[in-house]
Amino acid sequence: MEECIFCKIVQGEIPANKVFEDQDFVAFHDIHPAAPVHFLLIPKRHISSLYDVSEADQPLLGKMLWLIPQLAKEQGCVNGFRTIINTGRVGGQEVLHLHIHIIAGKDRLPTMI
Ligand code: IU
Repeated sequence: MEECIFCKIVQGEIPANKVFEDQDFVAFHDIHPAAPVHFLLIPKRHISSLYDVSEADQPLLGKMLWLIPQLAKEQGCVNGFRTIINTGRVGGQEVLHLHIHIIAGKDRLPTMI
């Protein structure tokens, strides 16, 4: 996906403040943080949204969820965090590359991003 900004982050064509990377995923700080801790976890492979995952993606999605508490703890989130996935226009998704927001660091976290 040549025009996808998150694919460009994956390819290293656009800088991002990464907190994690392996063969399947990248996590990086959101450029407009909605809370003291706000990072995004994305699959390296371009998947536009939750609408676009297939049955074969179940291991990838499972790994994605499994990673989140580990990355959150590494960011100092030991008392909890919130995860948000926006899907589609009505869901408020602005970047059409699947991503999970992980936010934490204050008592009243936003319920929407
Ligand atoms: P959304 O779920 O698609 O609405 O959120 C996209 C997020 O991606 C949003 O919080 C942006 O601040 C964030 N973001 C980013 O971290 N780096 C970028 O280069 C771009 C967007 I474009």
